[in-house]
Amino acid sequence: LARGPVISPPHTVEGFVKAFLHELNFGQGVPLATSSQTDQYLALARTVRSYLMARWLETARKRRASQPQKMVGYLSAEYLLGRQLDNALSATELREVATDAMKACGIDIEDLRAQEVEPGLGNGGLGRLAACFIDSLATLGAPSIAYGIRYEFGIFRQTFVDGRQVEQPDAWLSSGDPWGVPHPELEVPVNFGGHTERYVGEDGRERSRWVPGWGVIGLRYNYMVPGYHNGVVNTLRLWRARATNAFDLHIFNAGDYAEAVRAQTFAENISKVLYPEDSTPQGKELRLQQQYFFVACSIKDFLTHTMPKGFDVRELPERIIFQLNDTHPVIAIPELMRILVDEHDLEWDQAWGITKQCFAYTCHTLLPEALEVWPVSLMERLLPRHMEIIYRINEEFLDDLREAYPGDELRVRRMSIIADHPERSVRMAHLATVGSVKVNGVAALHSQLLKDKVLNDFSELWPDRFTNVTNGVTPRRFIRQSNPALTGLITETIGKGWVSDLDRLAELQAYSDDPEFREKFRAVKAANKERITDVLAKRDGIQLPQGHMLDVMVKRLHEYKRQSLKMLHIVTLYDRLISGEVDPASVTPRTVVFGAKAAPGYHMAKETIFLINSIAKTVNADPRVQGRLFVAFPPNYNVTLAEKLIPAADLSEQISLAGKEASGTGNMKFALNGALTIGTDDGANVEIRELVGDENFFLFGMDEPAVAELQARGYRPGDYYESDANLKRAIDLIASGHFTDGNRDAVSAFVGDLLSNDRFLALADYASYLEAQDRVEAAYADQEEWSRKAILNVARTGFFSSDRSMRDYIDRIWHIKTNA
Ligand code: 26M
Repeated sequence: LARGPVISPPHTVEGFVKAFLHELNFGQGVPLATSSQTDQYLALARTVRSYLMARWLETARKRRASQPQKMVGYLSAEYLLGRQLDNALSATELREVATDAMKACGIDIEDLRAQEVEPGLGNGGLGRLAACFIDSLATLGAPSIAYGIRYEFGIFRQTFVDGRQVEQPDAWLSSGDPWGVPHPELEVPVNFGGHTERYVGEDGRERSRWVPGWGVIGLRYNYMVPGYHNGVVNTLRLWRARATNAFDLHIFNAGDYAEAVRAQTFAENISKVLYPEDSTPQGKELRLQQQYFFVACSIKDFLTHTMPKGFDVRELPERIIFQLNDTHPVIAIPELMRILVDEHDLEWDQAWGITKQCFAYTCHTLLPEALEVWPVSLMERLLPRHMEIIYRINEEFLDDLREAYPGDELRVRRMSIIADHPERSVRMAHLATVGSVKVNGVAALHSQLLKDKVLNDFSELWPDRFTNVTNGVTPRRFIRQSNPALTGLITETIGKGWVSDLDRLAELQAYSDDPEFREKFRAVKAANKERITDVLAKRDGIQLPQGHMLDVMVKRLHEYKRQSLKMLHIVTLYDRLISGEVDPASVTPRTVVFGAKAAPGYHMAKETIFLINSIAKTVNADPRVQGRLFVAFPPNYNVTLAEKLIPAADLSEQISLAGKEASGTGNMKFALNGALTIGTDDGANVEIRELVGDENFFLFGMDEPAVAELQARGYRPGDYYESDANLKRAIDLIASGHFTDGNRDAVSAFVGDLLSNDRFLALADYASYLEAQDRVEAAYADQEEWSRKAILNVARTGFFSSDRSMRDYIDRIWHIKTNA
């Protein structure tokens, strides 16, 4: 029996009740009668976890039996997971059983679901993408393991005080971590600092040795990632930092208790908090410590625990491919070199041949200021051996370059891994490109611009290294869980199976002209609007007006995403209403919902938040608007709110300056939930429009070549202000202090920047945006036509399933076999 398959608690109400009461009584240590909702939630989560655990053990057993097999190691500093309970119930088909079991205990499962604090271990798109990808990998049964950091504090909780963002710590662990499985007995040592020494080995070869200055311990926490209805449960392994005992002992023995405790705190700081900046990396030492910490733990873990004992490291490329989620884990490249050369005694050339095959790099940006660089001085102090290795990688790379491009020293300097100005530093994107088999962008346009602009020299040198994998989102969380009404309608129309085969949504096309189906489709939207109305009333005390077009812009706050352009539009709509220029009865009632967190140190972004709140307050209180316009800005937009908001949206705002948004993934979620997009020719918008058809997408603004041309000519925002009467009125109204209780100073920085700088050309695209919004309004007036368009958006966007993204990575980059 002990060697046989693991026995799961039975999939019956009775079995579930028993397991639940066991967790409640002997895990939480309370009887049902006096248990709190927190007790009940924790016991429920633990119960569900035990069902997952049985599958997890079974998945691991099968994997061991089918070795050797190439695996993917997904390395990401962020996983924006969202709530776990509903996802686990739905993946394991336990939802009904669990609901009935709770009922049998006199508990409404909905009340418990609301108890869960979502793990927000990511900033935005990049972290959420990682979460979608691991869901799809489990659903495809791909042999894979995901690695990251178990931050004690995730993305901050956003509150507004007098319209301004105030950050609160996200203490997501304070009510327990029922989904995490800690393994404190497995300690992974990680070293930092110190120096290197040259020495001559037994074989007479000269080598380098790292003599570290200090170290910490990595503690393993496993989180289970269930595949959808396939019995597979994969692993997300997150690392937590702890002080080494040796370190403590040493200081304790010296008699300094307080110093020893301080040392402990110092070590634990490494996994303390997620950095909330997601555009302009600050080059903070602690951030580099985080990156090396999780990467070193992960590689060590893979080599010593996932690979069988005594396996030959020369076989590594047949056993593993590490996917680098942006440059954050790129220190993994010199780390693997260090292990192969210093610990396994391989020759440099052989080690480099192996290392290069074990990594692939995904770039997520086009903004030059977002590319990570680390000062050489910092690297030398924190990771002296890695710096040495990077120097040697660079030397050999530059030698090759000089051979390939004789005399072209300018190009050699541009491509160098080490930059000389403004400070000697390591360009992580260059290191990643040199050390990877493949480099990919995240949407067709982005990958093209990567080749033509950001990494142009590299793509000329190695054209075959570059590829595209368009992002995707998981239909499990973002349709099936978040939109049960639409899920029901789709299943009733085309049958089951589409949730893990999203191309089948195409079968809905036939119904876009069916009046009965359209009617039902509208009923779904209406129900979702009712649901978000309840959520916002309860969550934030916001009373949404009813019967409005719901116009939604949710994403991190960034100048390039142009929340300011949306604001100008709102001010124009408002101005039309209060000036009596239009008959309020003739305009389509519209509610605009914003959701956006600003990086705490990003001044302009925080000013924009203040202005949106100011405009919302003024517009919503003005009787002249007559219920035709409403602006809502619920604080703390997160995955949980997204799941309620996106299914209710009519209009999806994707209005970044062309050539700046690498892909976007919110855009995909909206289209899949039957919202129409108003958007620029940017990121994955391009592919959305191609798929849904021009007539079902509201395109506006300059395309990327037009942007480049305007910028080359010299962009003068003032010209647009002077020559466009609508724009002038909108800006003047803001500048007059109308939205800030007459306070002009409160808006002067914002207005000043717009008129004299406007880095992302909002004014240049304003007229085109306004015109497109007027087309939206006209289209919305014809609800039959609108429904047709919305249905076609759902039917034609199955391509954006992250299952498809994962298949693309498998076919074009990883070359692994799927099957549990
Ligand atoms: C880097 C260094 C130090 C601290 C933080 C960072 C950092 C963290 C997150 C930098 C960037 C981060 O995220 C960028 C991001 O979310 N990019 C988005 O990725 C999505 C998935 O590919 C795309 O859809 C978006 O277009 C892209 O903006």
